[in-house]
Order: sequence, then C-alpha cells, then structure tokens
Amino acid sequence: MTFASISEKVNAGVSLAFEDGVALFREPDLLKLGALANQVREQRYRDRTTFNRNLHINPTNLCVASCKLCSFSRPSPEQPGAYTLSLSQAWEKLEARLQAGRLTEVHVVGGLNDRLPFDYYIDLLAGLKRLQPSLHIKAFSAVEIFHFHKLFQLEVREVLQRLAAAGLDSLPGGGAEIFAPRVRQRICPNKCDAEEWLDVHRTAHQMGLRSNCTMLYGTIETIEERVEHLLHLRALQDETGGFQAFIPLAFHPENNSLSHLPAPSAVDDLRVCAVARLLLHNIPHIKAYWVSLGIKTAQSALWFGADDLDGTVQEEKIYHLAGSDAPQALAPNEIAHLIRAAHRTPVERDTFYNVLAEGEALLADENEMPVGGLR
Ligand code: V47
Repeated sequence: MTFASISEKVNAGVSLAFEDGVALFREPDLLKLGALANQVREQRYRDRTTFNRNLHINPTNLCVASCKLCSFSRPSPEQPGAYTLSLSQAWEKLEARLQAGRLTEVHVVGGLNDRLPFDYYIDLLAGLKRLQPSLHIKAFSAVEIFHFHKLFQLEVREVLQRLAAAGLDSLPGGGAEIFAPRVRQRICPNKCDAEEWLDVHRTAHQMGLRSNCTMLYGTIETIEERVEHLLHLRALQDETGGFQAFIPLAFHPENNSLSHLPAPSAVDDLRVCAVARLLLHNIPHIKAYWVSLGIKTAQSALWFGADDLDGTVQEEKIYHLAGSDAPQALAPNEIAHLIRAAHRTPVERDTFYNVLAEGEALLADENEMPVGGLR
C-alpha cells in the first residue's frame, strides 16, 4: 500500500481499508501524514477550532475493576485517597462553578462502585439538572452503564432510559481502551469487553442519545490492534451515526501498575490523531483533549486532523493522578488564545457542536472567567 494510493482514496472519498491504516501508522514521514489529515480537516472545517465551557465531576473513585492502567481508582474505602461524594458535595461543585461563570456542559464519570444504590445516580443527575436546566449532562462511560446493568439487574436500555429521564443528555467515550481481547486481558481484565462496550453505545444511539468514542494508546497494543479498534468504531458509526467525536487518549504511566512503560511520544500522539482523522471519515469531530496530550501537543494536533480542544475542564482527576502536567483548568479566553496562537480560529460550541460564539462575540466574552491555568 503506497502513500500515494491511500492519498488517492482519501481524495476520492473512498473508505480506507485495514491495510491502509497499518501503512499510515508505519509511514515514517509524519508531516506528509499530517498534511493529508489536515487537508480533510480543512475541507470540513477550514481553520475553525471548537471548544466548550465544561466542568468534570467524578462522584466516586471506588472501583471493583482494578484496571492496571488506572491511577484514579481505589479498591476499598479504607485505601488512602478513596472517596465517594455525598450528593450535596457533588451538587456544590457545580453550584460553585456556576457562580464563577457561564457553563454549558458537565462531564460526570466515576469508578465502578458496588456500594451505591441506583437512586444515587438518578438523584445526582436530577440535582445537577435542577441547578441549571439548560446544562448538558454528559455522564457515565459505557463501562459504568454496563456495571449498572449487571449490579442493578436492569437491561442496558432500561438503565439508559431511567438516567435519561433524570437528566442524562449524552454519553462520554471512555472505557474503550483497546478492543483486542489480548490487550484487555492484560490491562483491564475486569472491564466489559468490546462487544459489550459497543452494544451500550449502539443502544444509546438507537434511543436517540449521542455519544463519543475513544482509544487509549501507548500501553502494549500493536499497530494492527489500533487499526482494528478504529475500524470497530467506524463500523458502529456506519450502523447508527451516533458518535459525535473521537478522542485519542495518550497513556499516562504515573501511579499505576503499568508505570514501567514509557509515555507515548508527541510524534506518536500526532500520528494517532492524523490516522484517526483519515480512517474515521464518518465520525465528524476529532478532539485533541489538552489534558491528555498536554497543551503544546494539543495545539500541534490542530494541524494533524483535530478540530476541537475539548473544554475548560476544571477538577480533572484521572489524568492528573496519572502524571499529566497540564493545568487543572483553562479559562475560555485562554483556550481562545491557544487556538489563535496555533493560527486557527476559535469557536465556542455546545455539546452538539452548535456554534455559541465566534469572532466579536467570543472576544466580548473573553474576560468573563479570568482565572484559568496558564499563569
Ligand atoms: O476511560 C484512564 C482513560 C478515560 C488512564 O467523551 C487513561 O468527551 C491514559 O474518556 N492514562 C477517561 N488514559 C477520559 C475520557 C474522556 C476525556 C475527555 C472527554 C471525553 C468525552 C472522554 O481515560 C478512561 C480511560 O480510557 N484513562 N487512566 C491513564 N493512566
């Protein structure tokens, strides 16, 4: 498979094959790869780069899964650092953030806790929604939804219906890791498997809920396993059309059982981003999650296929506990500045990628939440 033949397929709008994906990962000329991904990105979005105003809330880190890749979870309440937020503590986090400035989305994920009743999650969502009914609640990865299904003995559809009735608006893309059983067995043996992960998203999409998808790269997976993973996501998207964004997640090795592994290089980060843009032609957005990539690589990724930087974030724990040196939060004006500094045009979006502010309107807004992480 030559680069020229892959490039021709991309220009003709033809779906790339497994071998094309492998060849792209093996392509030594990173800039050639990036230029092709950037061409696709610019055809769709020109230089526009989106971000949103969001807040992360992690209600509990108690987790029955004990994934080797994870630095956030704790197996029992006696462990140092183990916590479960009371409902009022979780609601207060949102309340405090709303007082500091405008917010459009809350991102809620946590451990697989087997000590909380289903009503905790229902009441959590309902209480968050009550604080700001227009707020979009993106909550619970497919792995958590599957855990609720097992623990509370409810069909996945029933779990999703009850959560949606309480305020759930979409699902985040976490927990996909790498679908290959060989890898899952070694890095996250107690998590739901690929079919189960995909099935939760399929069910959500059939119910009209949107979701995101991810791939955790840089542990023990092969290039072939990365390509297979991406093609599974593409196949589900062909079936349902429900994925909004793909987020490549760079492995962080601090404070977990895979600490002997090196972190992926920036070159690998940019390569994954570019290959994802080219293979996942049917998933509209590629998100350069700055907490995972670090700010400088995330800015560079905007020239390697990515068209979104995620959001203001705040209170992120999963990556910071695993060694991310990215700031804890960015103010909207800081994100807009980072995008402009990368010679792209910032656009504030909502969770469904509707434009909320751009140009003058964005500039006018920029001093609203001055305290971010760039100082
Ligand atoms: O599910 C955990 C991964 C995910 C580590 O959907 C790790 O908009 C690297 O899914 N090194 C959570 N990765 C993050 C996530 C996400 C983030 C931002 C936006 C969205 C979205 C989703 O992080 C986990 C797991 O796959 N993860 N530990 C680690 N040590």
